[in-house]
Amino acid sequence: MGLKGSKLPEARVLLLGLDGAGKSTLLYKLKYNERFQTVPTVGFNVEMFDAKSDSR
Ligand SMILES: Nc1nc2c(ncn2[C@@H]2O[C@H](COP(=O)(O)OP(=O)(O)OP(=O)(O)O)[C@@H](O)[C@H]2O)c(=O)[nH]1
Ligand SMILES: [Mg+2]
Repeated sequence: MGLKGSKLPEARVLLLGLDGAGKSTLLYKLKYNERFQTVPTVGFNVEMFDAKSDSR
């Protein structure tokens, strides 16, 4: 997200929720567009990915 020198806007998103709410599932769905079998996260997950903007 936001390669150096690019004009693309960059965002940092903090995803919070109760245990087992589906945070990791959503994160990996957004990143890989696939549904993964997750295990309860110890600590936290950090991922970077490009998001296509809605061309309107
Ligand atoms: N039915 C249903 N189950 C979901 C959905 N999203 C996630 N799950 C299931 O909920 C369980 C917990 O999902 P996680 O993504 O590991 O939840 P989490 O919020 O990261 O949990 P912690 O890491 O323990 O905080 C898994 O068995 C997922 O398959 C959903 O949209 N619908
Ligand atoms: Mg998790």
